[in-house]
Amino acid sequence: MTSKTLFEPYALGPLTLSNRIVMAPLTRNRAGAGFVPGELTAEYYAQRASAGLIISEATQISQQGQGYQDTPGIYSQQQIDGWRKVTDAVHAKGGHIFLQLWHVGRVSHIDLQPDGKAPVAPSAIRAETKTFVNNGFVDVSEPRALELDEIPGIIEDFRRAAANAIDAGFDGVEVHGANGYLLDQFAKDGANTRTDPYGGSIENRARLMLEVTAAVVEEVGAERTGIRISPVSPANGVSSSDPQGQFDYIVKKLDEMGIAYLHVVEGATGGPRDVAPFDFEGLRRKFKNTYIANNGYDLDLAATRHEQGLADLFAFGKPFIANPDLIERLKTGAPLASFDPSTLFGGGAAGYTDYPATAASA
Ligand code: 8OZ
Repeated sequence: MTSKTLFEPYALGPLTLSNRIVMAPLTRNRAGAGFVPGELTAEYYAQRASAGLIISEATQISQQGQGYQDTPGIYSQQQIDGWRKVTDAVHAKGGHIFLQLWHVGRVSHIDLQPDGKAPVAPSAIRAETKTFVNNGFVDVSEPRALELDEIPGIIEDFRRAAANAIDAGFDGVEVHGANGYLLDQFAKDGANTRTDPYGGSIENRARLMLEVTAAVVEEVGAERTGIRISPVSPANGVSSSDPQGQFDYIVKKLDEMGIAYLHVVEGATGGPRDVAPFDFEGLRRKFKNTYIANNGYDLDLAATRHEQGLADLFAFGKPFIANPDLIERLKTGAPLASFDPSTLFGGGAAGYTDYPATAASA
C-alpha cells in the first residue's frame, strides 16, 4: 500500500490541512489554577503542529462537567485567555486546532463537583470505573439523575463553551460523544433507564447528543463542528443492547446537520478494534462529509483503509505523546519513541514537552 496521499493536503471545509493525520484528543492533566492551560501547554501543542489537525484534550464545559484532577475548562475568561496562547502558538507554526467539548456526566467525584454535590447522569447508576482525584485513583461517586428541566442548562453550557472556544481562536470544536461520558451515557441503555423524552427508544436516547450538536452548530456553524463517537467501546462502564441501531440512527441525523466531520473510535478505546461486531463501513457510508478513523492505526492500516475509501483522515493518539514530529517520522520511516506511562497524567514538562524531535525534523 502506498501511504503517499496521507501526506498530501486535505480540505476540511474552509481549512486546508497539510496532511491527513490528526492528533487525537489526549488527556494530560496539566492545567493550572482555575483549570487554565498555560505556556507549557502552548509549547506542547506547538511542538505537534505539523499534524494536519490537532484535536485538543477533552475540555470541560462547566465545573459540573469535570471528572478528573487538573483538566482544563472553557467556561471562564481566564480559561479562554489561556487557550488563546495555545491557538496562537499552533497557528504560528501553520497548524490547525479544534477544541474538544466535554461533560463527563457520572464519571466524576464529589471532590471535583460544585459544592461537593453528586455528579449528574442520565440515571442514578454508578459507573464501574475510576477517576483520578487528589493525586490518586478512586472509584467514581454515586451520581444523581438529571431532572428533565436541567437538560436545557446542559445544552446551554455546551453552546456557550463552543462560543468561548471560537473566542479563544480555535478553528472549530468537537463534541465529545464518546468513551462513556455524558452524551454516550445517554445514548447507551446500560447507563440510561429514563422514562422521559431522553430515555427508552433509540430516538430518545440519541436526543441529548443531537440537541447538543444542533446547539453547537447554531452557535459556531456546521463547518466548524465535529463529533467523536465510540459505538462499541465499553470505556467507563457503558454498554448498549443495540449499538448498530443506535449509532446508525445518530449518524444519519448528524449527516443531516451537515457537520464537518465524524470522528469514530473503532472498537474499544485504546484496546482491540474487534471488541464487538459492528459495521463501521456501513456507518461511514451514512455520513457524506469527512470521516476521521481512530483506534490502533499504524501507517500501513491507515494507507490501506484510505485507498479503500473507508476514511478521509486518521487520528493517532498515543504515538503523538513521545513523537512531537510524528508526521515526519511516519513520512520517513524513522523509528517511533515510546512514552513513559508515569508522566502521562499530571506533572510538568517532564514527559510532556521534553520528548525530542528526530535530528532530521529539528
Ligand atoms: C484518559 C484519561 C482521562 C480521560 C477519554 C477524556 O477517554 C478521556 C480520558 C482519557 O475520552
